[in-house]
Amino acid sequence: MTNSQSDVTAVQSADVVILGAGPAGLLLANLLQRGGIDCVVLERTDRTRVQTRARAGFLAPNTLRILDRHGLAEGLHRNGKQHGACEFRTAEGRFRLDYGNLGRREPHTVYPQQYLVTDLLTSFLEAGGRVHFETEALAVHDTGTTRPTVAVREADGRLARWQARYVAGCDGRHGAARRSLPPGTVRHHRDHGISWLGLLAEAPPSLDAVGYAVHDHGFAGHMARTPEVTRYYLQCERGTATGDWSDGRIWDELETRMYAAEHGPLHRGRILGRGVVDFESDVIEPLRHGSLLLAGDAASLISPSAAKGANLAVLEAELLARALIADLAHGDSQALDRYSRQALEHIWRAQEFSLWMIRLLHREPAAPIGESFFHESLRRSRLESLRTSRSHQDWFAESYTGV
Ligand code: RFL
Repeated sequence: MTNSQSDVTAVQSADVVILGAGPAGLLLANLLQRGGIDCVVLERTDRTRVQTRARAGFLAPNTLRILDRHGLAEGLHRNGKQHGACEFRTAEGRFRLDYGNLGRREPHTVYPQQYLVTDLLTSFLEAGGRVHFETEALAVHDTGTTRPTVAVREADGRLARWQARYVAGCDGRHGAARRSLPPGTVRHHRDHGISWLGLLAEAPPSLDAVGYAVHDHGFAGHMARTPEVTRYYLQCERGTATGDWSDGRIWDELETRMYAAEHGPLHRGRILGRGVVDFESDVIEPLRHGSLLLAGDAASLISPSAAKGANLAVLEAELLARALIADLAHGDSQALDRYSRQALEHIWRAQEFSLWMIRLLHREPAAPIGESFFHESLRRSRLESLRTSRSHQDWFAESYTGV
């Protein structure tokens, strides 16, 4: 990425320039602000888009503890709903795990990501924080020095430059931070070959649990969001386009895969949103490149089967905030030196569980007949162990709610 400096009309500065106003960037901004560190958030989209982008909903107990620790969980306590049960539906029958009473006995809190983002944004702005919307980071330069710069395109199309002591890349998997990593940076990548059609339906939840249907046609999932809106997922062929399935086909297929005689039909409603998610995972290693640090999806992309991405983003933002405050306010760089290693421990643990969930829930895509039988038999055995073994259930509960 090369923007010649003569194109650039203005140079602005902050001690920490944060790219991206998602959960990672906005929590980091709040914590740096409270630590007295001068920071700014540069966000490509507008404020409405930031506050309405529906993605995650299941927040881990550790996420709640972090937000509580910093007085940022008020909205979550007011409107979040505790959730501690999941139900597996298979050809052999169904079973329920009250995971909130297993393992560490901690439930999830269901709170849509866009609400969390709105809370974090409001808190930061009300305390005088700076967010530049519709400002796209194009590239981060000079990351090997103590004066990195960020080339940006502002809302009016003009090019500008920000100078910082540190740049926090919280701009997701397609952001400028990843594009600006030095050559030779390792990206461990895996394409799981699986895709989901993700749906938001204007319909109350049909179960009082997360529903995981393991069916010959493929996986189907049910996750509560609010009393009026429910998330559904359907495993679909790789290459499926968002509009390929009619609403009628979606509901019929959900009904087929999730069917349980004793529960009756699903509550149907208008499909409010849909998107196809291809299951890919990756990890950037290390997460620090001189004065550029990565957090959230920019650091590691994790397939949504285990609901870990937003929770990792929050965990990493707190680790990074502590490290940056220690360095910038107290001249102690040890935590910053440890940041990558510490965050990667959590990331790999989450990746491992996410892969386990993928294998538990999905038909192996395009596997040869013999292998497919082998895979299916392992999957049945895994589910049976989960149904019957208390220690396996405890392990599941701890991994499912942990980050
Ligand atoms: P985000 O939320 O993607 O925010 C990045 C921000 O950066 C902006 N941006 C730029 N800004 C400036 N310059 C650029 N060049 C820029 N490029 C991008 C973007 O506009 C955006 O505002 O990343 P962050 O903060 O790292 O947060 C990660 C989470 O959003 C993500 O991991 C989760 O949503 C994943 N996820 C889930 N995670 C959970 O913990 N629990 C869940 O239940 C859960 N469900 C999900 C999910 C992700 C899903 N999809 C769509 C992949 C369900 C789904 C369907």
